[in-house]
Amino acid sequence: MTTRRRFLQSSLLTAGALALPGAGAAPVKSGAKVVSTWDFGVGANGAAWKVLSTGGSALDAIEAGARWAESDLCNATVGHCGYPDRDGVLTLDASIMDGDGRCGAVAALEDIAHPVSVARAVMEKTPHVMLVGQGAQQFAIAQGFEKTPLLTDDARKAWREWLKTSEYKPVINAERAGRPGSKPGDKHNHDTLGILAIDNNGKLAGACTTSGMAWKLHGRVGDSPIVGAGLYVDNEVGAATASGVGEEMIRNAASFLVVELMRQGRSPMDACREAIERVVRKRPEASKSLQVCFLALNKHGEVGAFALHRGFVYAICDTAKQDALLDAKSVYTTAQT
Ligand code: SD4
Repeated sequence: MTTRRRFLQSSLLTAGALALPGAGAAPVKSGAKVVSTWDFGVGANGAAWKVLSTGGSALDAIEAGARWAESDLCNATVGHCGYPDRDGVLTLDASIMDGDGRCGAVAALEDIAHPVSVARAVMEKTPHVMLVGQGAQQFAIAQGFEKTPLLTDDARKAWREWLKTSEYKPVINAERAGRPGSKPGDKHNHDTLGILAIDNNGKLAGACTTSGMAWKLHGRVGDSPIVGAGLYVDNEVGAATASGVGEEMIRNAASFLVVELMRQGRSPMDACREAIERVVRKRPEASKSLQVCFLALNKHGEVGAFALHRGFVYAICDTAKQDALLDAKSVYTTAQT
């Protein structure tokens, strides 16, 4: 390897303030809040809330929440216990972004337990936004992250079982706690943690972390580490994140779309619904058999969510609600096969 250089974060952004419209607009104070995708979002929110409720920043809060999900031993779709690709290799994707447009991401990262923190290090310690594969791992190790084999026995067993058919056919909803829309026997082959927060200073941040689609082609990267697809945050407007089959989010620059729709005055719910309808209009047939879900939080603390198929749940935590889990509305209201 060539001599490692310490990257200095660009000072250009702070050196000269640009007089752009809206730049420097005072943040709106709505009270701290954190929202997350899926039922495991309740635990992630709990970890984030510990930070927010003691005056911590949205950025620290969402990192804490994402780290919680990455270490959750019951989660076959995020972090440590994720299911591997078709070659039996567990590869992790994650991104992080704050409302000032700072962002970092890692994709196809192997054997590092907390990809969200590596993504944060990419954001804070390099002049880049995304590192992938071996380069991402090398960077993580250089930053002091431990390299450790992550694939669990359960995940290896599930992969061996999958090899018997070797059919790549994502289920609409992973079976978990009787989730509607899932059928017995459906296995956890997707679901990502997307987490968005606003802090007491009205600053927003978000993160997205996943093992991606189980049984994906080796080298496949989903939407979660792609800023604008799986995650987008802007203090002037709000934040959005996504879960489901990431190819659809990438095709539609979906999280960016949701934020831009909110910028035009749509509520978070309406923005998520419009983005889902865009997915359907682009690929009406395909959309019948795959899941796509959006979650959004605007700068006023309003929350919205919408999915293609029923079964998407999201968690909210603020001073009023500590562990609320809500059902999102969907385009298709009956379980599809
Ligand atoms: C991906 N969006 O890699 C992720 C997976 C996911 O529900 O969220 N599944 O495409």
